[in-house]
Amino acid sequence: MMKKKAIVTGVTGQDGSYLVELLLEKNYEVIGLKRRTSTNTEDRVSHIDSDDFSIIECEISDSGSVYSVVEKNKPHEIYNLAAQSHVKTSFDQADYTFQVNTIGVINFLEAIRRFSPDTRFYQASTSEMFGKNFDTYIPMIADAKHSPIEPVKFQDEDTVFQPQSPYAAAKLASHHLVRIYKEGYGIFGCCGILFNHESERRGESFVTRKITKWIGDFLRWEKKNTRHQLSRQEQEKMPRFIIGEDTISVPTGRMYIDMMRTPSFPKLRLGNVDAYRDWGHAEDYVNAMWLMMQKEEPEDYVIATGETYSVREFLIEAFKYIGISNYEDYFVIDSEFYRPAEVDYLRGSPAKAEDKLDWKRKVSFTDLVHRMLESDISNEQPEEAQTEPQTIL
Ligand code: NDP
Ligand code: GDR
Repeated sequence: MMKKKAIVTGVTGQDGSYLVELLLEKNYEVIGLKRRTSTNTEDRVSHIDSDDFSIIECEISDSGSVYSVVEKNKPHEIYNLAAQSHVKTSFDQADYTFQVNTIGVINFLEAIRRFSPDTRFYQASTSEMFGKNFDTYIPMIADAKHSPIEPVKFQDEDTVFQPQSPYAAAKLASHHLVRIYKEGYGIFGCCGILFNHESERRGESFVTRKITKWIGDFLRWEKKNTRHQLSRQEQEKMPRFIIGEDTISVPTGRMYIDMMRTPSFPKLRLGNVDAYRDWGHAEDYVNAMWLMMQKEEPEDYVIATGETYSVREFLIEAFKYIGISNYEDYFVIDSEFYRPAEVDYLRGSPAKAEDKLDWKRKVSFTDLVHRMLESDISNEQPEEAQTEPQTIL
Protein backbone atom coordinates (compact mmCIF):
# COMPACT_ATOMS: atom_id res chain seq x y z
CA MET A 1 0.00 0.00 0.00
CA MET A 2 1.20 3.51 -0.80
CA LYS A 3 2.46 5.36 2.25
CA LYS A 4 0.55 8.45 3.31
CA LYS A 5 2.61 11.62 3.15
CA ALA A 6 2.31 14.22 5.93
CA ILE A 7 3.86 17.64 6.39
CA VAL A 8 4.46 18.74 9.99
CA THR A 9 5.25 22.41 10.53
CA GLY A 10 7.00 23.39 13.78
CA VAL A 11 8.86 20.09 13.66
CA THR A 12 11.59 21.37 15.99
CA GLY A 13 9.02 22.16 18.70
CA GLN A 14 7.62 20.03 21.51
CA ASP A 15 4.52 18.75 19.71
CA GLY A 16 6.26 18.45 16.35
CA SER A 17 8.73 15.95 17.73
CA TYR A 18 6.06 13.71 19.32
CA LEU A 19 3.83 13.91 16.25
CA VAL A 20 6.64 12.84 13.90
CA GLU A 21 7.29 9.79 16.10
CA LEU A 22 3.58 8.89 16.03
CA LEU A 23 3.21 9.31 12.25
CA LEU A 24 6.31 7.20 11.55
CA GLU A 25 4.87 4.48 13.79
CA LYS A 26 1.76 4.67 11.61
CA ASN A 27 3.86 4.16 8.51
CA TYR A 28 3.68 7.68 7.07
CA GLU A 29 6.34 9.45 5.07
CA VAL A 30 6.90 12.64 7.07
CA ILE A 31 8.34 15.94 5.93
CA GLY A 32 9.12 18.29 8.79
CA LEU A 33 9.28 22.01 8.12
CA LYS A 34 11.66 24.22 10.04
CA ARG A 35 12.54 27.86 9.65
CA ARG A 36 16.08 28.88 8.81
CA THR A 37 18.18 29.56 11.89
CA SER A 38 21.87 30.28 12.32
CA THR A 39 22.24 27.52 14.93
CA ASN A 40 20.99 23.95 15.02
CA THR A 41 17.45 23.70 16.45
CA GLU A 42 16.87 20.01 15.74
CA ASP A 43 17.63 18.63 19.23
CA ARG A 44 14.11 17.33 19.79
CA VAL A 45 14.12 15.27 16.57
CA SER A 46 17.80 14.40 16.22
CA HIS A 47 17.19 10.92 17.71
CA ILE A 48 14.76 10.01 14.92
CA ASP A 49 16.52 7.76 12.45
CA SER A 50 14.20 6.87 9.58
CA ASP A 51 14.38 6.99 5.79
CA ASP A 52 10.76 8.14 5.88
CA PHE A 53 11.59 11.35 7.73
CA SER A 54 13.18 14.43 6.25
CA ILE A 55 13.39 18.08 7.23
CA ILE A 56 13.21 21.01 4.87
CA GLU A 57 13.42 24.74 5.46
CA CYS A 58 10.23 26.77 5.17
CA GLU A 59 9.33 30.14 6.64
CA ILE A 60 5.57 29.87 7.12
CA SER A 61 4.95 33.63 7.06
CA ASP A 62 6.44 33.74 3.55
CA SER A 63 3.80 32.74 0.98
CA GLY A 64 6.31 31.76 -1.72
CA SER A 65 8.04 29.40 0.67
CA VAL A 66 4.76 27.73 1.69
CA TYR A 67 3.27 27.55 -1.82
CA SER A 68 6.31 25.80 -3.28
CA VAL A 69 6.44 23.16 -0.50
CA VAL A 70 2.73 22.35 -0.84
CA GLU A 71 2.72 22.41 -4.65
CA LYS A 72 5.77 20.18 -4.87
CA ASN A 73 4.72 17.60 -2.27
CA LYS A 74 0.89 17.58 -2.43
CA PRO A 75 0.74 15.76 0.91
CA HIS A 76 -2.30 13.85 2.22
CA GLU A 77 -2.16 15.75 5.51
CA ILE A 78 -0.64 18.96 6.83
CA TYR A 79 -0.33 19.50 10.59
CA ASN A 80 0.30 23.18 11.23
CA LEU A 81 2.05 23.33 14.58
CA ALA A 82 4.47 26.17 13.85
CA ALA A 83 3.77 29.31 15.85
CA GLN A 84 5.13 32.07 18.00
CA SER A 85 3.67 30.12 20.90
CA HIS A 86 4.66 32.18 23.94
CA VAL A 87 1.72 34.18 25.28
CA LYS A 88 3.76 36.78 27.18
CA THR A 89 6.09 37.34 24.20
CA SER A 90 3.04 38.08 22.05
CA PHE A 91 2.39 41.28 24.04
CA ASP A 92 5.87 42.53 23.10
CA GLN A 93 5.83 41.15 19.54
CA ALA A 94 2.20 41.43 18.48
CA ASP A 95 2.88 42.16 14.81
CA TYR A 96 5.31 39.25 14.46
CA THR A 97 2.91 36.96 16.31
CA PHE A 98 0.19 37.73 13.75
CA GLN A 99 2.63 37.26 10.86
CA VAL A 100 3.41 33.73 11.97
CA ASN A 101 0.20 32.63 13.72
CA THR A 102 -2.30 34.10 11.24
CA ILE A 103 -0.61 35.00 7.94
CA GLY A 104 1.19 31.65 8.13
CA VAL A 105 -2.18 29.89 8.27
CA ILE A 106 -3.59 31.89 5.35
CA ASN A 107 -0.52 30.86 3.36
CA PHE A 108 -1.26 27.16 3.92
CA LEU A 109 -5.00 27.48 3.27
CA GLU A 110 -4.32 29.36 0.04
CA ALA A 111 -1.66 26.86 -1.00
CA ILE A 112 -4.09 23.98 -0.45
CA ARG A 113 -6.89 25.78 -2.32
CA ARG A 114 -4.64 26.56 -5.29
CA PHE A 115 -2.36 23.54 -5.59
CA SER A 116 -3.58 20.60 -3.53
CA PRO A 117 -7.31 20.75 -2.69
CA ASP A 118 -7.44 17.16 -1.38
CA THR A 119 -4.86 17.82 1.32
CA ARG A 120 -6.29 17.67 4.84
CA PHE A 121 -5.29 20.51 7.18
CA TYR A 122 -4.90 20.46 10.97
CA GLN A 123 -4.66 23.80 12.76
CA ALA A 124 -3.23 24.07 16.29
CA SER A 125 -5.92 26.12 17.99
CA THR A 126 -5.73 26.77 21.71
CA SER A 127 -7.63 27.07 24.97
CA GLU A 128 -6.16 30.59 25.20
CA MET A 129 -8.93 31.60 22.74
CA PHE A 130 -11.45 31.21 25.61
CA GLY A 131 -9.49 33.79 27.58
CA LYS A 132 -11.60 35.01 30.47
CA ASN A 133 -14.73 33.12 29.51
CA PHE A 134 -16.17 29.88 30.87
CA ASP A 135 -19.48 28.06 31.24
CA THR A 136 -20.72 26.39 34.41
CA TYR A 137 -22.61 23.29 35.40
CA ILE A 138 -24.05 22.16 38.71
CA PRO A 139 -22.64 18.77 39.67
CA MET A 140 -25.09 16.05 40.67
CA ILE A 141 -24.69 15.39 44.35
CA ALA A 142 -26.90 12.76 45.92
CA ASP A 143 -27.26 14.39 49.32
CA ALA A 144 -27.38 18.08 48.56
CA LYS A 145 -28.55 18.91 52.09
CA HIS A 146 -25.16 18.08 53.56
CA SER A 147 -22.79 19.32 50.85
CA PRO A 148 -22.92 22.80 49.39
CA ILE A 149 -23.13 22.50 45.61
CA GLU A 150 -20.55 24.72 43.93
CA PRO A 151 -21.03 25.32 40.19
CA VAL A 152 -18.11 23.89 38.18
CA LYS A 153 -16.49 26.23 35.65
CA PHE A 154 -15.40 24.68 32.34
CA GLN A 155 -14.87 25.37 28.62
CA ASP A 156 -16.01 23.21 25.71
CA GLU A 157 -16.65 23.52 21.95
CA ASP A 158 -19.70 25.76 22.62
CA THR A 159 -18.02 28.22 25.02
CA VAL A 160 -17.79 31.71 23.56
CA PHE A 161 -14.24 32.86 22.81
CA GLN A 162 -12.88 35.95 24.58
CA PRO A 163 -9.12 36.12 23.90
CA GLN A 164 -6.86 37.96 26.32
CA SER A 165 -3.60 38.32 24.37
CA PRO A 166 -2.30 39.05 20.86
CA TYR A 167 -1.33 35.35 20.73
CA ALA A 168 -4.90 34.24 21.41
CA ALA A 169 -6.40 36.82 19.04
CA ALA A 170 -4.08 35.67 16.23
CA LYS A 171 -4.98 32.02 16.90
CA LEU A 172 -8.68 32.88 16.97
CA ALA A 173 -8.41 34.62 13.59
CA SER A 174 -6.82 31.45 12.21
CA HIS A 175 -9.49 29.30 13.83
CA HIS A 176 -12.15 31.24 11.91
CA LEU A 177 -10.09 31.20 8.70
CA VAL A 178 -10.02 27.41 8.73
CA ARG A 179 -13.82 27.37 9.05
CA ILE A 180 -14.17 29.95 6.26
CA TYR A 181 -11.98 27.90 3.85
CA LYS A 182 -13.82 24.73 4.86
CA GLU A 183 -17.26 26.24 4.22
CA GLY A 184 -16.20 28.41 1.27
CA TYR A 185 -13.96 26.03 -0.66
CA GLY A 186 -14.73 22.59 0.78
CA ILE A 187 -11.23 22.15 2.20
CA PHE A 188 -10.88 19.47 4.89
CA GLY A 189 -9.75 21.71 7.74
CA CYS A 190 -10.05 20.92 11.42
CA CYS A 191 -8.90 22.69 14.56
CA GLY A 192 -7.82 21.01 17.76
CA ILE A 193 -8.61 23.35 20.65
CA LEU A 194 -5.87 21.97 22.82
CA PHE A 195 -5.49 22.90 26.47
CA ASN A 196 -2.00 23.18 27.98
CA HIS A 197 0.13 20.12 27.40
CA GLU A 198 3.62 19.73 28.70
CA SER A 199 6.36 17.12 28.67
CA GLU A 200 10.02 16.40 29.23
CA ARG A 201 10.53 18.25 25.91
CA ARG A 202 8.57 21.39 26.88
CA GLY A 203 10.29 24.70 26.08
CA GLU A 204 12.19 26.05 29.08
CA SER A 205 10.34 29.37 29.23
CA PHE A 206 6.90 27.81 29.88
CA VAL A 207 6.09 27.72 33.57
CA THR A 208 6.01 23.94 34.18
CA ARG A 209 9.37 23.29 32.55
CA LYS A 210 10.83 26.42 34.12
CA ILE A 211 9.98 24.93 37.52
CA THR A 212 11.22 21.38 36.83
CA LYS A 213 14.40 22.59 35.14
CA TRP A 214 15.15 24.92 38.05
CA ILE A 215 14.74 22.00 40.46
CA GLY A 216 17.07 19.81 38.37
CA ASP A 217 19.73 22.53 38.25
CA PHE A 218 19.29 23.26 41.96
CA LEU A 219 19.71 19.64 43.04
CA ARG A 220 22.84 19.26 40.90
CA TRP A 221 24.20 22.44 42.46
CA GLU A 222 23.38 21.12 45.95
CA LYS A 223 25.21 17.87 45.21
CA LYS A 224 28.27 19.74 44.02
CA ASN A 225 28.42 22.15 46.94
CA THR A 226 27.07 20.19 49.82
CA ARG A 227 28.47 19.43 53.23
CA HIS A 228 31.53 17.41 52.31
CA GLN A 229 33.69 19.61 54.56
CA LEU A 230 31.50 18.92 57.60
CA SER A 231 31.77 16.04 60.07
CA ARG A 232 28.73 13.77 60.37
CA GLN A 233 27.89 15.32 63.78
CA GLU A 234 28.07 18.82 62.38
CA GLN A 235 25.94 17.79 59.40
CA GLU A 236 23.19 16.54 61.69
CA LYS A 237 23.08 19.89 63.50
CA MET A 238 22.95 21.92 60.31
CA PRO A 239 19.89 22.72 58.20
CA ARG A 240 19.91 21.29 54.66
CA PHE A 241 19.63 24.81 53.21
CA ILE A 242 19.99 28.35 54.45
CA ILE A 243 17.20 30.47 53.00
CA GLY A 244 18.13 34.03 52.05
CA GLU A 245 16.01 36.74 50.46
CA ASP A 246 16.84 36.00 46.82
CA THR A 247 19.22 33.06 47.16
CA ILE A 248 19.65 29.70 48.86
CA SER A 249 22.90 28.43 50.38
CA VAL A 250 24.15 25.13 51.74
CA PRO A 251 26.31 24.97 54.87
CA THR A 252 29.85 24.03 53.88
CA GLY A 253 32.23 25.64 56.42
CA ARG A 254 33.09 24.39 59.91
CA MET A 255 31.89 27.51 61.66
CA TYR A 256 28.27 28.60 61.30
CA ILE A 257 29.54 32.09 60.50
CA ASP A 258 31.26 30.69 57.40
CA MET A 259 27.85 29.98 55.94
CA MET A 260 27.56 33.63 55.06
CA ARG A 261 30.37 33.02 52.59
CA THR A 262 29.05 29.79 51.13
CA PRO A 263 28.10 29.59 47.47
CA SER A 264 24.50 30.50 46.81
CA PHE A 265 21.92 29.59 44.21
CA PRO A 266 19.39 32.15 42.90
CA LYS A 267 15.79 31.43 43.84
CA LEU A 268 13.25 30.52 41.17
CA ARG A 269 11.55 33.70 39.91
CA LEU A 270 7.91 33.45 38.86
CA GLY A 271 4.91 35.60 37.98
CA ASN A 272 1.27 34.80 38.78
CA VAL A 273 1.23 31.46 40.60
CA ASP A 274 -2.53 31.55 41.19
CA ALA A 275 -3.57 31.02 37.55
CA TYR A 276 -5.32 27.68 36.89
CA ARG A 277 -4.52 25.48 33.90
CA ASP A 278 -5.73 22.12 32.57
CA TRP A 279 -2.41 20.32 32.10
CA GLY A 280 -1.92 17.10 30.12
CA HIS A 281 1.02 15.29 28.50
CA ALA A 282 1.94 16.18 24.89
CA GLU A 283 2.26 12.52 23.86
CA ASP A 284 -1.46 11.99 24.55
CA TYR A 285 -2.38 15.18 22.72
CA VAL A 286 -0.62 14.50 19.40
CA ASN A 287 -2.61 11.28 19.21
CA ALA A 288 -5.81 13.36 19.34
CA MET A 289 -4.53 15.49 16.42
CA TRP A 290 -4.09 12.40 14.28
CA LEU A 291 -7.47 10.93 15.28
CA MET A 292 -9.40 14.04 14.24
CA MET A 293 -7.66 14.07 10.85
CA GLN A 294 -8.88 10.50 10.16
CA LYS A 295 -12.59 11.29 10.57
CA GLU A 296 -14.85 11.36 7.57
CA GLU A 297 -15.97 14.94 8.29
CA PRO A 298 -13.70 17.69 9.60
CA GLU A 299 -14.77 18.98 13.02
CA ASP A 300 -13.17 20.94 15.85
CA TYR A 301 -12.50 19.25 19.19
CA VAL A 302 -11.51 20.36 22.68
CA ILE A 303 -8.62 18.24 23.92
CA ALA A 304 -8.14 18.45 27.69
CA THR A 305 -8.00 16.40 30.88
CA GLY A 306 -11.11 17.86 32.54
CA GLU A 307 -9.05 18.76 35.63
CA THR A 308 -7.52 22.04 36.67
CA TYR A 309 -4.59 22.92 38.94
CA SER A 310 -2.95 26.21 39.80
CA VAL A 311 0.71 26.99 39.14
CA ARG A 312 1.03 26.96 42.95
CA GLU A 313 -0.31 23.37 43.05
CA PHE A 314 2.24 22.40 40.41
CA LEU A 315 4.96 23.91 42.61
CA ILE A 316 3.69 22.09 45.71
CA GLU A 317 3.65 18.72 43.90
CA ALA A 318 7.11 19.29 42.41
CA PHE A 319 8.76 20.31 45.69
CA LYS A 320 6.99 17.51 47.57
CA TYR A 321 8.54 15.04 45.13
CA ILE A 322 12.04 16.19 46.11
CA GLY A 323 11.25 16.11 49.83
CA ILE A 324 10.70 19.85 50.41
CA SER A 325 7.44 20.99 52.05
CA ASN A 326 8.26 24.69 52.58
CA TYR A 327 8.17 25.34 48.82
CA GLU A 328 7.43 29.04 49.37
CA ASP A 329 11.00 29.60 50.59
CA TYR A 330 12.41 28.57 47.20
CA PHE A 331 10.77 31.03 44.83
CA VAL A 332 10.15 34.76 44.63
CA ILE A 333 7.41 36.62 42.84
CA ASP A 334 8.84 38.86 40.14
CA SER A 335 6.57 41.36 38.38
CA GLU A 336 8.70 40.84 35.24
CA PHE A 337 6.81 37.59 34.65
CA TYR A 338 3.31 39.03 34.94
CA ARG A 339 1.31 39.63 31.75
CA PRO A 340 -0.62 42.79 30.88
CA ALA A 341 -3.77 40.63 30.78
CA GLU A 342 -4.06 37.14 32.29
CA VAL A 343 -6.16 34.04 31.69
CA ASP A 344 -7.14 33.02 35.22
CA TYR A 345 -8.91 29.72 34.81
CA LEU A 346 -8.91 26.95 32.22
CA ARG A 347 -10.57 23.57 32.54
CA GLY A 348 -11.60 21.83 29.34
CA SER A 349 -14.33 19.28 28.86
CA PRO A 350 -12.99 16.45 26.67
CA ALA A 351 -16.49 14.86 26.40
CA LYS A 352 -16.79 15.29 22.61
CA ALA A 353 -13.29 13.91 21.93
CA GLU A 354 -13.90 10.97 24.26
CA ASP A 355 -17.20 10.21 22.57
CA LYS A 356 -16.41 10.81 18.88
CA LEU A 357 -12.65 10.12 18.71
CA ASP A 358 -12.54 7.51 21.44
CA TRP A 359 -9.66 9.57 22.86
CA LYS A 360 -8.70 9.64 26.50
CA ARG A 361 -5.63 11.06 28.16
CA LYS A 362 -3.37 8.50 29.81
CA VAL A 363 -0.96 10.65 31.85
CA SER A 364 -2.32 12.13 35.11
CA PHE A 365 -1.29 15.50 36.56
CA THR A 366 0.96 13.94 39.22
CA ASP A 367 2.58 11.58 36.69
CA LEU A 368 3.21 14.55 34.42
CA VAL A 369 4.94 16.51 37.20
CA HIS A 370 7.00 13.47 38.22
CA ARG A 371 8.03 12.57 34.67
CA MET A 372 9.19 16.10 33.94
CA LEU A 373 11.12 16.22 37.20
CA GLU A 374 12.75 12.84 36.72
CA SER A 375 13.94 13.93 33.32
CA ASP A 376 15.32 17.27 34.52
CA ILE A 377 16.93 15.77 37.61
CA SER A 378 18.69 13.03 35.66
CA ASN A 379 19.59 15.30 32.77
CA GLU A 380 23.34 15.95 32.94
CA GLN A 381 23.90 19.56 31.94
CA PRO A 382 27.14 21.12 30.84
CA GLU A 383 29.03 22.71 33.77
CA GLU A 384 28.02 26.28 32.79
CA ALA A 385 24.31 25.51 32.70
CA GLN A 386 24.49 24.31 36.30
CA THR A 387 25.63 27.66 37.60
CA GLU A 388 23.42 29.84 35.36
CA PRO A 389 20.00 28.46 36.17
CA GLN A 390 17.64 31.37 35.44
CA THR A 391 15.66 31.57 32.24
CA ILE A 392 14.52 35.01 31.18
CA LEU A 393 10.86 34.57 30.06
P1 NDP B 1 6.77 25.16 20.50
O1 NDP B 1 6.97 26.58 20.85
O2 NDP B 1 7.51 24.10 21.24
O3 NDP B 1 7.10 24.96 18.94
C1 NDP B 1 6.77 25.94 17.98
C2 NDP B 1 7.41 25.56 16.67
O4 NDP B 1 7.09 26.54 15.69
C3 NDP B 1 8.95 25.49 16.72
O5 NDP B 1 9.35 24.39 15.94
C4 NDP B 1 9.36 26.79 16.07
O6 NDP B 1 10.65 26.76 15.49
C5 NDP B 1 8.29 26.88 14.98
N1 NDP B 1 8.19 28.23 14.39
C6 NDP B 1 8.05 29.39 15.06
N2 NDP B 1 8.00 30.42 14.19
C7 NDP B 1 8.14 29.88 12.94
C8 NDP B 1 8.18 30.43 11.63
N3 NDP B 1 8.07 31.74 11.44
N4 NDP B 1 8.31 29.59 10.56
C9 NDP B 1 8.42 28.26 10.75
N5 NDP B 1 8.41 27.67 11.98
C10 NDP B 1 8.25 28.48 13.07
O7 NDP B 1 5.19 24.89 20.58
P2 NDP B 1 4.41 23.54 20.96
O8 NDP B 1 5.03 22.40 20.28
O9 NDP B 1 4.17 23.52 22.41
O10 NDP B 1 2.98 23.84 20.31
C11 NDP B 1 2.69 23.46 18.97
C12 NDP B 1 1.52 24.30 18.48
O11 NDP B 1 0.38 24.09 19.28
C13 NDP B 1 1.78 25.81 18.48
O12 NDP B 1 1.10 26.35 17.36
C14 NDP B 1 1.10 26.28 19.77
O13 NDP B 1 0.70 27.62 19.64
C15 NDP B 1 -0.09 25.33 19.83
N6 NDP B 1 -0.59 25.00 21.14
C16 NDP B 1 0.26 24.52 22.10
C17 NDP B 1 -0.23 24.13 23.32
C18 NDP B 1 0.67 23.62 24.39
O14 NDP B 1 0.22 23.60 25.55
N7 NDP B 1 1.87 23.16 24.09
C19 NDP B 1 -1.69 24.20 23.61
C20 NDP B 1 -2.48 24.69 22.51
C21 NDP B 1 -1.94 25.06 21.32
P3 NDP B 1 11.99 27.04 16.36
O15 NDP B 1 12.35 25.72 16.99
O16 NDP B 1 12.94 27.49 15.33
O17 NDP B 1 11.64 28.07 17.39
P1 GDR C 1 0.31 29.55 28.76
O1 GDR C 1 1.60 28.80 29.37
O2 GDR C 1 0.43 31.01 28.80
O3 GDR C 1 -0.88 28.92 29.41
O4 GDR C 1 0.41 29.12 27.22
P2 GDR C 1 2.75 29.32 30.33
O5 GDR C 1 3.41 28.12 30.87
O6 GDR C 1 3.59 30.35 29.67
O7 GDR C 1 1.93 30.06 31.51
C1 GDR C 1 0.99 29.34 32.31
C2 GDR C 1 0.59 30.21 33.50
O8 GDR C 1 1.71 30.35 34.38
C3 GDR C 1 1.82 31.72 34.76
N1 GDR C 1 3.20 32.00 35.15
C4 GDR C 1 4.28 31.98 34.34
N2 GDR C 1 4.41 31.68 33.02
C5 GDR C 1 5.66 31.71 32.48
N3 GDR C 1 5.81 31.38 31.18
N4 GDR C 1 6.77 32.06 33.21
C6 GDR C 1 6.67 32.38 34.54
O9 GDR C 1 7.67 32.69 35.18
C7 GDR C 1 5.38 32.33 35.14
N5 GDR C 1 4.92 32.53 36.40
C8 GDR C 1 3.62 32.34 36.40
C9 GDR C 1 1.35 32.49 33.53
O10 GDR C 1 1.03 33.83 33.88
C10 GDR C 1 0.16 31.63 33.12
O11 GDR C 1 -0.98 31.98 33.85
C11 GDR C 1 0.72 27.79 26.83
C12 GDR C 1 1.45 27.88 25.48
O12 GDR C 1 1.91 26.58 25.16
C13 GDR C 1 0.50 28.34 24.40
O13 GDR C 1 1.15 28.24 23.13
C14 GDR C 1 -0.75 27.45 24.40
O14 GDR C 1 -1.67 27.89 23.43
C15 GDR C 1 -1.39 27.47 25.78
O15 GDR C 1 -0.45 27.02 26.73
C16 GDR C 1 -2.62 26.58 25.86
